[in-house]
Amino acid sequence: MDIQKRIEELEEALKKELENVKTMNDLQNVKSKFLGKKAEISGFMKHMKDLSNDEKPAFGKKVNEGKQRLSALIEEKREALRKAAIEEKLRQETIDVTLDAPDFTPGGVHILNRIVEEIEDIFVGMGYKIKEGPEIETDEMNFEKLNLPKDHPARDMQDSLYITEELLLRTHTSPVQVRTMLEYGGKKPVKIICPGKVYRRDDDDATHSHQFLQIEGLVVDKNTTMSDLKGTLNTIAKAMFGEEREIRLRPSYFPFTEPSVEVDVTCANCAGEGCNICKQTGYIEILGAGMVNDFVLKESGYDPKIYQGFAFGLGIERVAMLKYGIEDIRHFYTNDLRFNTQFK
Ligand code: FA5
Repeated sequence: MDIQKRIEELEEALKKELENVKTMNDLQNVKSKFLGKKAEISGFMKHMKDLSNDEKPAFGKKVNEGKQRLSALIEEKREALRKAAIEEKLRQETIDVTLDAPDFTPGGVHILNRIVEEIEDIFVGMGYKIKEGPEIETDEMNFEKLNLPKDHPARDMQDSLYITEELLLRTHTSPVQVRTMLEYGGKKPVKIICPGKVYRRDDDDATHSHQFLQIEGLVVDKNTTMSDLKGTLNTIAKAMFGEEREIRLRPSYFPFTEPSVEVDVTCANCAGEGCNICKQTGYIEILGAGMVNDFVLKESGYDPKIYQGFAFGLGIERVAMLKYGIEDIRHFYTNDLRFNTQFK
């Protein structure tokens, strides 16, 4: 047999078959056929035994070179298939940069959260720390330690949502005052604000919601006076509503403060002249405040002979309504984008 000729024929046959190979799998089958154990070329070595010693090296060389050429043809095809696969993938993943971007409206911080953040910034700038407390509160923290025993008539000021006899949804942020004073152990000054949700069994109307936001403020130190409270409230009112705004303190009653006041700010709409929004008074109420009652200090571990304090509780929705002339509190909770996006 002319081994050289036969190898050349095999090369030609392989080239022909490779033309029809489309996948790596096909290629593997062709490789087995031409170079596998049962392939014709693999059987050539068996003829060695029939050759003389002089002929053997040349024969072996030819067979090995033949195998290498067949192998090279297969590897060449493998490389071509690999490149074609990459090109196909790139073609499929082509991005059309001329296409219009999908319509995407970025969200924003809700106006109520923005006001809370603004107020927090003002107070943090004055050295206050931010404290939080649980929304499910004990009767003891929400009322009793704040000088509101179980049968106290002033409990009617805040209609409550009870879960059990001893647990309720907190009606105000004032229990965080007690929790913080107890945590501080009656020894060091307190200067905190406590933002959070509160709940009341109020019927929803233009100015009342059954769930709303408050920010509580509490300062306890030696020699704290009513004028510190007034100065603090004046600063915060001007920072929130503008330098031209005035505040007015009216005597009021809260069991946990003595004396107690309610704080009004001059109406944004009429600048104090009197209009429908402020019911002709020129002022709108935004918060309750006062000097911390001795009973509350004692219950929370502070000696009222050494420490005095002032506290205030601010309704966030009312602040937002006053600041932006919003006539109905329910707008904050209906998630109407026409309303929400005005404050971006
Ligand atoms: C209190 O909740 C006292 N804890 C505030 C306080 C703290 C007084 C510390 C003294 C010392 P009042 O019930 O008035 O007080 O509520 C405070 C503010 O919450 C009100 O001025 C008002 O702005 C807001 N508010 C009260 N009820 C509602 C309601 N149903 N919906 C929306 N805002 C309300």
